[in-house]
Amino acid sequence: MGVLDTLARWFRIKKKEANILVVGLDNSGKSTILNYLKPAEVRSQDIVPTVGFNVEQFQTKSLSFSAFDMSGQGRYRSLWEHYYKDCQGIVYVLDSSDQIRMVVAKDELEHLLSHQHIKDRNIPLLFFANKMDLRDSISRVKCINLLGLDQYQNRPWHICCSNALTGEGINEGITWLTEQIIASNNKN
Ligand code: G3D
Repeated sequence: MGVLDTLARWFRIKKKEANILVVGLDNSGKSTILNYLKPAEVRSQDIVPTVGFNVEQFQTKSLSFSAFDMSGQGRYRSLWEHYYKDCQGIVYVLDSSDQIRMVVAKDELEHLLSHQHIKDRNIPLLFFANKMDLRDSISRVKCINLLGLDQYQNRPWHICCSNALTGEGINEGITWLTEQIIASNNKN
């Protein structure tokens, strides 16, 4: 049984839903990761972008994934911010071969974490240092430093190297996120 099945089964038993946000700059690999995660029965469906701003979604019985680009769409910020309120987990996708835009990724991360619907909630944050297969990708440690992740001592976060084309690293990350969401629901 895959990690998503485990998470879905647990939430069905608890009669709860888990909303997971998948965010990051454009071209970081969000759609490719979503495609990897999709159950076979929905994998063939085209992802339908919401008109006006680019949100990709797929849903299983008790899991809902919403993904959007955080870059270049400042004017749509207020539209996608309403997804913050109901999310239980955040996946932040980094293009580890794009060192120049790490500063933008850092700004957007800070913006996200200071939002009123996020800042005081212990939502687990999973980073994929994606495109690790590319020659000019930077290391996981360098991603941590460039994003200043060490400052987030009070929030559960984890970073995994990934190659979304092959799926390498994705299950490891989602397993961590699953455990965190289940643990925090057990506390509530
Ligand atoms: P986005 O949804 O975040 O905008 P996409 O990003 O998932 O559309 O990916 C952008 C491009 O990066 C795609 O290439 C995709 O195949 C590629 N990509 C995604 N993940 C990886 C990875 O881990 N390694 C490598 N080498 N490429 C990756 P195209 O050519 O379709 O634009």
